[in-house]
Amino acid sequence: MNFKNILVTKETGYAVIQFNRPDVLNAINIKLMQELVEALEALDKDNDVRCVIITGNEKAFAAGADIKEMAGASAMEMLIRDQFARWDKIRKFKKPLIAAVSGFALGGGCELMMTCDIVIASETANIGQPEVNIGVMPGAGGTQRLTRAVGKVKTMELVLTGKIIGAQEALRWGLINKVVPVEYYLEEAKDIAKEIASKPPLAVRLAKEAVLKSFDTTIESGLEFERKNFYLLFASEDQKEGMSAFTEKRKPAWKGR
Ligand code: DAK
Repeated sequence: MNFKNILVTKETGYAVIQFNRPDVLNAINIKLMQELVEALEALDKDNDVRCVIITGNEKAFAAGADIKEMAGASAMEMLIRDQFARWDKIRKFKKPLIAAVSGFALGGGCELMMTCDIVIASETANIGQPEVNIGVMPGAGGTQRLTRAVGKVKTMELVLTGKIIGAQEALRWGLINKVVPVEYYLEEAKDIAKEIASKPPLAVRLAKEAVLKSFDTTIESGLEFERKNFYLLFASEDQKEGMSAFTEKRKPAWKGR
């Protein structure tokens, strides 16, 4: 895959997508978003890839959408461009997404981080939704995902004041999974990616789908959805293999079928 605004590396069982606009703290422009979605679509279809890490660099995961690119646009231009429709495609990515975050994760960067399923941060992470400082508000899930993740009053504090919080506070709030020293954040994310890659891919995929379902349904239909995915896995060879291996006290050999 040949991209300019992102770098994609494939390792055994997982891939790493790194934002590559260091001069502007990885601000997310139209081109970067196009490349990100294109890469994710390809990786979703790639059976060798079981999990994807999204990362930036030590200084910035992403400092938000590219303000200079948006600044002069009219409301109708924003609507017609519909550049943000692509964000929905990230939400629909079927395999686990791990955000490895260091430095700034602001605005759209924070929203992208929250779209990921697991978040590993370095001690230097700075997270927030500062859009109010530039005359707008979160537009890619900040008001909705943040509220579900940390509750109303903390979301209001970030969204209404533009306050930026550090990694430890984000951890206390339950916004991220783990904080590690800056030299280890990517390694830690890779360890989790390897762990996920060692699991049966169909079970991982249907489990992710069921967890995400809980955000947009009632408990009743969520439980029904979960139960159906659970039953569906009994149609997989991996379920037979996993349960036989348990009984026979051996390591399972997953086929992804
Ligand atoms: N856009 C464009 N350029 C940016 C940028 C951004 N978001 N953030 C930083 N840069 C650029 C700076 O302009 C500067 O470029 P030069 O001046 O050197 O050419 C370079 O990166 C280094 O930045 P600073 O010199 O400012 O670095 P500092 O360390 O002094 O400050 C900072 C770092 C992160 C505190 C500061 O750069 C900053 O406040 N940046 C803006 C943060 C921000 O407001 N982010 C939110 C943007 S709005 C939607 C989807 C997404 C969105 C909305 C809707 N839909 C699906 C509908 C998202 C909106 C946003 O994210």
